[in-house]
Amino acid sequence: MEKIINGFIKEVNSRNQNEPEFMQAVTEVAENVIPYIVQNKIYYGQNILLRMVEPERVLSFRVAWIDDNEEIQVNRGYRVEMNSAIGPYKGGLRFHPNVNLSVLKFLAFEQIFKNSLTTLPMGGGKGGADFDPKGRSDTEVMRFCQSFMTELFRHIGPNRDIPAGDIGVGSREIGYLFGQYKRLKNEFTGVLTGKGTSWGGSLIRPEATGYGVVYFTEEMLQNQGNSIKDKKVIISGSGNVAQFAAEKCLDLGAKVLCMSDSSGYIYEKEGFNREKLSHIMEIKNIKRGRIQEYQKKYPKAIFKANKKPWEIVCDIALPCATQNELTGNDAKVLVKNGCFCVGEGANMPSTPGAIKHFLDNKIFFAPGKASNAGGVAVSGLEMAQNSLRYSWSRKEVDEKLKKIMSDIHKSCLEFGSEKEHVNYVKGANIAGFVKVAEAMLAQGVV
Ligand code: NDP
Ligand code: 2IT
Repeated sequence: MEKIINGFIKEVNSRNQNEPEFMQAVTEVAENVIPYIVQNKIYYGQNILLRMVEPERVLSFRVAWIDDNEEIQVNRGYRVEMNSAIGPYKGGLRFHPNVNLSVLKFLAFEQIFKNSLTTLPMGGGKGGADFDPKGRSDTEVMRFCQSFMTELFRHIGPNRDIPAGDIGVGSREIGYLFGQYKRLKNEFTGVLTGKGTSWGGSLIRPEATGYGVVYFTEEMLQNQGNSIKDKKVIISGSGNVAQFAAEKCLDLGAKVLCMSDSSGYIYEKEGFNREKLSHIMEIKNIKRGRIQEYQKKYPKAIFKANKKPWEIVCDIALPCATQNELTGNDAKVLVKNGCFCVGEGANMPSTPGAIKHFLDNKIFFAPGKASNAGGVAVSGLEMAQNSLRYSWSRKEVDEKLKKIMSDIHKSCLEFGSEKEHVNYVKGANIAGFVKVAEAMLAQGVV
């Protein structure tokens, strides 16, 4: 078996050199899925995984725009349309200086499995640009978004490819992108998700990823007769996913000790209350500031510059910032300090070494493609509401989100249950694979 897996990885690597993040995501899936393919004759010999790792289409384009000093700036925009076997391409847009093809291919590849797990009809895609919104004025961001969409609009559509937000792309950017799409096409359609509620957005979409992570974490704990109530939780990041993960932790009676950004972390010994969390939201969403500013209002909080939160003693860790932010060494520190549960809010935040350490130590470990699927799931619900020209209440969407997270948990149990433990990584990879593979088999060699 090892020989087959290594042969496969070698072949994929030869075609995708210098794409470490993409190879990392592919390797993990191959290790879980190839043994399953070998055992299941209908998939064997069809080269399905080899077809899945090859994007259906990769778009790369120039984004030229003029900054506030009237200087011409040039960025590179992308859309990776990875797989459309079970629905139109669906996945977010990321604006961050470290965006490159490897990062977007890993994200688009993971999105195939995540979207399949939601049970909704969505294929996998991802896009973005190496544009850094930090320190840019609203009008600069608007001009950038307009230039980006002036190329992207010809490749997307409500039945073809439906982008959404991700790092650096929130409601402000979705608004500017949507405005430009509508202007160019002269059509008001559900071509993007994460829209404002007055123009086609779904209630609960802003909250969905963070809430979903906590719903999934609670499912894992309840499966063991435990719960998140009264547990000490540490969260990395302080963006969209982190904020609403923190909010749901407070709703369920957990203690959130920490939040962070790329400049360091804030530690609240007694935990954040709602007022303190809304101050974080104000700093990050309205002032677009740095997390250290929190100390001005709450001087008793500890700020550690350039540190990651994994050194704080906790029961549960929710990495909600970015890829590879939690290494093997961090995992060792967490486990040594008594952390017994990890729910990934970000995409691929744990390195392979960290995941191995968690699995070896029987930590309840939820991989992002299962635990952060609530965001894209509610995007799928937004698409359904747009098609119906109708909107569901907060309660209705939240109930659907909870049910989807619970169903994803069940799928992970179905394919990931081992003797005395659940391997959620294996469960998510195989469960996500099956539906897409079946559709690909039915649709022939295309
Ligand atoms: P935001 O842009 O709202 O927030 C990102 C947060 O992560 C910020 O606190 C940011 O800090 C921090 N961060 C980003 N890059 C780095 C880095 N290189 N090193 C350290 N910290 C970093 O993004 P989201 O909350 O939307 O996304 C967070 C994660 O969740 C990503 O992995 C994303 O792919 C994933 N995700 C998002 C979904 C969504 O619906 N938005 C759905 C599913 C997954 P700073 O401000 O200093 O940059
Ligand atoms: O990684 C993700 O799932 C997202 N950024 C959300 C994608 C979406 O289409 O809502």
